[in-house]
Order: sequence, then C-alpha cells, then structure tokens
Amino acid sequence: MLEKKDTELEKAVLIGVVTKDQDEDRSKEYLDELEFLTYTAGGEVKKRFTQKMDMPNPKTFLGTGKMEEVRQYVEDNDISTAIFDDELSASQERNISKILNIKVLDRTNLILDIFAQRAQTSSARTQVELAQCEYLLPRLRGMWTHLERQKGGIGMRGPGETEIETDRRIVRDKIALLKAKIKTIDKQMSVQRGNRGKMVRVALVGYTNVGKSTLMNTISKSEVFAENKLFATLDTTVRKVVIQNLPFLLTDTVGFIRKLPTQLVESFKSTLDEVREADLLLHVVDISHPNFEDHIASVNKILGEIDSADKPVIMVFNKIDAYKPEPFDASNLQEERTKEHYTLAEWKKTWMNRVGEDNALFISALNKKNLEDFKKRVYDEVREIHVTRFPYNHFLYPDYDYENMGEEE
Ligand SMILES: Nc1nc2c(ncn2[C@@H]2O[C@H](COP(=O)(O)OP(=O)(O)OP(=O)(O)O)[C@@H](O)[C@H]2O)c(=O)[nH]1
Ligand SMILES: [Mg+2]
Repeated sequence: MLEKKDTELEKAVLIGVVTKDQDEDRSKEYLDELEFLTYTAGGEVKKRFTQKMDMPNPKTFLGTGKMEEVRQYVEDNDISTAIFDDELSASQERNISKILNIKVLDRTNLILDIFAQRAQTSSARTQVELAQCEYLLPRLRGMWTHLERQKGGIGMRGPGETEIETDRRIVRDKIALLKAKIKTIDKQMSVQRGNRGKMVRVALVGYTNVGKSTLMNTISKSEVFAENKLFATLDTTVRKVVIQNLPFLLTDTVGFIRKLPTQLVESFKSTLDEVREADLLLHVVDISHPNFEDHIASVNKILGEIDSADKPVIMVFNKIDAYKPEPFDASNLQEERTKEHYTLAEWKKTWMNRVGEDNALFISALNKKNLEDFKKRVYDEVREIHVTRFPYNHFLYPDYDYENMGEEE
C-alpha cells in the first residue's frame, strides 16, 4: 500500500501548454512549480516541452508532431516518466502512454503521490488513501496496465500499485471502508477540539513552503518538521502559546497549492476542520516568491471552498530577508518598470495598503525579524476575542508591553 521509501531520482520530462489565457511567462511559472513538485516526489526533470495551442488535442493532448518530438527524446534519453501540468482525461492518458511507452502522470497524480509519501499518522494516511481511490476509480481502465507495475516510483505508490487490475467494485468497497474509518477519526478529532474548551484558536494558513511551520516553531518553541520541499506538513499540530499571560491555541496545518486536487480537499476534511473552526487566521505569504500574489489568490479560493473565507485574517508577509526586487535600469528606455522592480516600501503602497497597516505584517520567521510587531498584533487580536469569551478577567490582559518580552512559553 502506501510506501514511504525513497527511490532513486527518476528521470522525467515536463509537458505544458501556452494558450490564450496562459502566456509564456505564466506557463514557465507553472512548470517551475511542477518541477519543484517533481523534485519533492523524487524525480529529476531532464527537459520541458511546451506547445502553443488554442485547445489541447482531445486524443493525445499535444499535437502529433510535438508528441513525436517527446517520444524521440524519451527514447534517446532513457526517460521513465512524462508529467503533464494539466489534468488528462482517462483516454488521453491511455493514448499517450501507448505512444510514449512510459509512465504518464498529471499534476494531480503528482500531488497525490507526494501526499502518499509524506503521510505519517494513520489519519493522514487514511485521508490520502481515500483521495487516491477517488481519483483512481474513474480511471481504472487503461492506466499503465501494459507496463510492469512492480517497478514502483512516482505515481505508483498507494492503492494504485496493487489494485489496478482488480474490479472497480473492490475500489468502491475500499472507499466505503475508508470513509467509515475517517468518520471515526472525525469524531475523535472533534471530541479533542471540544476538550480544548473556549480557548481562542488561531490557525496558520498559506501556500505550501511559505514558512508556516518555521513561524510556528519560532513562536511556540515547538519542533514541527520544516524543510524546503513542498508539503512538508500534512498533519495538524496544535500548540498552546502564551503571549504575555494570554493563552491561545495555535494550529499549523497542511499547505495549499494551485489546483489542489478536489479529492484531497474533500478527504482532508478532518485536518482542515482546524481551519474551519479557528477564530482567527494568519495567512502566511512568501513575499520572496515571484508569484506570491497568485499564491494568495489560490489560498483564498481554497478558504472559500472550506467555508472559511469570512474569518478575521491577518496577512503575514514572510521571508522579507529573501525579498529582492529585480534591478531596474532607468536609463534603458525600453524597459518598463513592473512589479518585479518594486521595493518592499513600494509594495506596501499597493493593494497591501488597503489591507490596513494593522492587518499586514512583514516578518522573517527564519531570521526573527519584526517578530515583536507580529506578537503584538496577534496579542491584540486574540485579546479582543478572548475578552468576549471571558469578560470577567479582562483586567488580566493589559496593553502589550514591548519591554517585557521573552516570557512566552
Ligand atoms: N529566507 C527565509 N526562508 C524561510 C523563512 N521562513 C521559512 N523559510 C524556509 O522556507 C522553507 C519552508 O518552510 P516551512 O516552515 O517548512 O514552510 P511551510 O509553510 O510549513 O511548508 P509546508 O508544510 O510544505 O506547507 C524552509 O526551507 C524554511 O527554512 C524566512 O523568513 N526567510
Ligand atoms: Mg509546514
């Protein structure tokens, strides 16, 4: 079933398209992310192929000529995996794998596979397994049945590995079983959350790899696994944090990504319930990432999907230490000044200004920069919620005192 063992780096090619809605720059950014996903899953990208098209070919996604180019490269370079940035239909997948004669994966496959590798606890494993089964069911016929399935590797971990040839009914039964298991887990988790009483709950949310766990570790002095790969965190960690006498619960959870497979959003319901039940969200953003605005949009979209769009939010722009604007040559009249050239001060005057000074914080979790301001802001907000729940001990929480820091747990 789910396997965690690392395999050697698999040689892969990436395939993307340039369309009317997705220009070359955008397509490159998406493929950059796909490459990072591939690396996280244990693959090594040898080449990227892109094709300009109005509409993907319904049979083979790419046009015939481009496909032949890919086939030739794959054959000459001993490539074992072709990864498409866009979702393939079952028949496209079948046709393409017949032509290329190697594993064919799409973005969803890749994300599911990373989740399968990273799932540690039984609840995370169950949730991933359910998502994989849901994804597999409509595609059961015509996966890479003509290939040796014993090889393993990217996209082969999880239930696909052993059950591909078996009847759909078995997968359906399995889905029912997993759902029942998750129901039990949901109940346990909800009891756990209930036991935490009326304490204010704060949840860190954000795109994957933005530094949520690093921030959690810094302010709660806990040891949550953080690393420079995607989806380092799959489970939810809850810590009691005390800032100047004021206790609250801080949650670190799974990161979001563009086009997070719906199967995952659904089956990770119990993990995401922590976010759904939070009183305050800290939306962490990696401001040093060139696409951070897209990331914010993806996160907001998923927050909407889990009914959490209208919670109070503080935007936490992290990694300010790593933020570097592109150099701008004013003497070059050909060059237009764009967002890539903005300094942090300039960024603050854009839409960020409308978020309100109070609701936009600029920090470095790694270098512990501006953490005082961050703590003060969180303190103020949590205090406001706290005193509505415990009005009788209002006097316990005076205004935030910058002098007396370093007392938190
Ligand atoms: N330069 C810089 N790097 C940071 C900062 N904060 C975190 N990082 C790095 O960013 C990477 C990702 O950090 P994590 O804390 O694992 O990010 P995350 O948001 O928890 O990621 P997922 O769990 O994958 O969603 C790690 O390599 C961190 O060291 C920062 O303020 N500056
Ligand atoms: Mg994390």
